[in-house]
Amino acid sequence: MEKELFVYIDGEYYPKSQAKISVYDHGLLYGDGVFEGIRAYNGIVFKLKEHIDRLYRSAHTIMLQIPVTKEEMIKIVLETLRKNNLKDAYIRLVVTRGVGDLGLDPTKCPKPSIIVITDTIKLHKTEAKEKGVTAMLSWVKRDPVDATTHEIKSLNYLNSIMAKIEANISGVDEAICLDKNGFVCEGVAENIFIIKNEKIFTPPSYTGALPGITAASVIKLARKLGYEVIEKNITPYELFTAEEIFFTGTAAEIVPVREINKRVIGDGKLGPITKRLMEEFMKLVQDPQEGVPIYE
Ligand code: PXG
Repeated sequence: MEKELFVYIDGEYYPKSQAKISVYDHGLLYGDGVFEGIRAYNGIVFKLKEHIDRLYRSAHTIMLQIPVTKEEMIKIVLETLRKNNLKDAYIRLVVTRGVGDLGLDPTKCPKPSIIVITDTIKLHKTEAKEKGVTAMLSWVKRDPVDATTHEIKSLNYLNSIMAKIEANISGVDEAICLDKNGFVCEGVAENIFIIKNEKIFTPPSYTGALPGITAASVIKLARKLGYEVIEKNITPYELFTAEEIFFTGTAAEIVPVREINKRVIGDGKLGPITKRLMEEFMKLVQDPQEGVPIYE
């Protein structure tokens, strides 16, 4: 039998099948908590410090006091990867509000829980990377910035899940959410970029999008390659008439979009700028300077 992966929960390691938390945890009862999805490539945890910073910013915003320092958190993540002998991995870091009573008041939860799941990653469909994915604008609007905004990477993902359901039942790969003003916001777990006249555009985070770490890396990379990258509001019309469109995300990396609500984007084929960014991004994730090594 294959050895089970270990999961870190509050200072202990449990085999995957025994890694459990209380049904009274407010992470489960109310989605009260924060998380990160991180990847390791060939022994390097890509942008680990940036992910940890974002986790603590999310926690700060919801007034969740993470019981370890950022440095300790980095050590916990690396130790969990080593415990599982992983070099290429998907890391899910979750901090829940912890056990409370059957009321939503977070002051009833004295101790947040830290969970680190490190797993192997199933390789993305190469077909999506070459041919692009299909997407639709969903009727589900992004949670606004003055509510459960996705600037906070919280355990409340129902907004994304509802949009994803629409994509599933419509037979397309991905859903795109607009903000409540009708501007393009992001995919369900990806930021979005459009290209027109060799210029690259992406929505600002005041649409309620998550400030993506992949997006930030791609913006920096594109600028280094000499492209102009502009953060601005994008209308559905601008989306439909873009020459190239791609999603970015930790899981997705860079994925081209070939069709939105049945409108073909550009010529429907992988565009030259997207292709170049995809190639350069795959070099970047292997660069030891861009992450933290698991094994010294
Ligand atoms: N927007 C949202 C709402 C996200 O959840 C991104 C954009 C891309 O951000 P990063 O920092 O990853 O470039 C995300 C990322 C999952 C999963 O398993 C979700 C994310 C990342 C990894 C895995 O659903 N969300």
